[in-house]
Amino acid sequence: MKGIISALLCSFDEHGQVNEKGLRDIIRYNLDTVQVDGLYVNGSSGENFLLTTAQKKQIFTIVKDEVQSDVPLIAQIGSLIIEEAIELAKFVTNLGYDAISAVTPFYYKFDFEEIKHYYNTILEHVENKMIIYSIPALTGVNMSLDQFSELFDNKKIIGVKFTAPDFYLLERLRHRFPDHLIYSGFDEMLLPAAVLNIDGAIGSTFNLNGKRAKQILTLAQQGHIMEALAIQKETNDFISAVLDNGLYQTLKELLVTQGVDAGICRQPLKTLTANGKGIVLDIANKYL
Ligand code: NAY
Repeated sequence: MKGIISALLCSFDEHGQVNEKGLRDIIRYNLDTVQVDGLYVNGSSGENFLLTTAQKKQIFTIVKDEVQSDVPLIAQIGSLIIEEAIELAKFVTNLGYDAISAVTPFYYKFDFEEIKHYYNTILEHVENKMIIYSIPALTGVNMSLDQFSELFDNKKIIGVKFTAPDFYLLERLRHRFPDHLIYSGFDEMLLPAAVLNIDGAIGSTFNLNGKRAKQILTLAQQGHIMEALAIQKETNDFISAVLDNGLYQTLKELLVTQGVDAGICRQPLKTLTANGKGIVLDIANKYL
């Protein structure tokens, strides 16, 4: 489960329903064209926190059916409703997902004991491996090195998706846990994370830009930092343009320019205006 892993986008129709054909198209594009090393399903990029339980299960089922065992699959099952997290963890484990991942519980100011209880409770109910999903900018949950260590005391917790710009903490984590899987979560910071010897990266922009990401990771692992930096620069020009135009909407519309039926985002995420779609064409011409 190492390398460049796409945080999979999902195709929705104008009624907010999953577009199965579109989702299969997005998967095929990731596997056949971008050739990513794995898929992270129902993360932020999959609009997970805007979905019903039934929709989450529908997506997990379609993805497994399309991918079979071609690349590793990680299922994000985290939820503020712990029963839902457990239900989804069991569901994807039965489907054959290689690992589960859960966002730290958010919104309420949970203390660390509560966060630890959340992970250990989910894992009591399921025989699978867990990757912590840490994204402090969206959850407000900042964990220390010692707190990660306490979570890792549970042997089913095998790694972390580290979506934060704290490279000191990242280096300390790598040093203290050489055998845990550490994934970088900010695509625009892939190179500095790669220099710190991460195992891989999980990101939304990899749905389109995964080839450049793989080059950055490989070059950094070989010590070719300046070559990697040139590709990170080009990547960040691409990412800046995408972020300025609306992250998930723009990524989906870019897929549309490549013949992928990527659909639109679920409300309350807005849809692109005609002007926004024009910008997408410019981005596609320049970077794809
Ligand atoms: C997820 O669960 O889909 C992710 O967190 C993937 C990581 C992405 N974070 C978010 C919040 O979308 O790829 C990043 C991010 O989109 C990218 O670095 C642009 O900022």
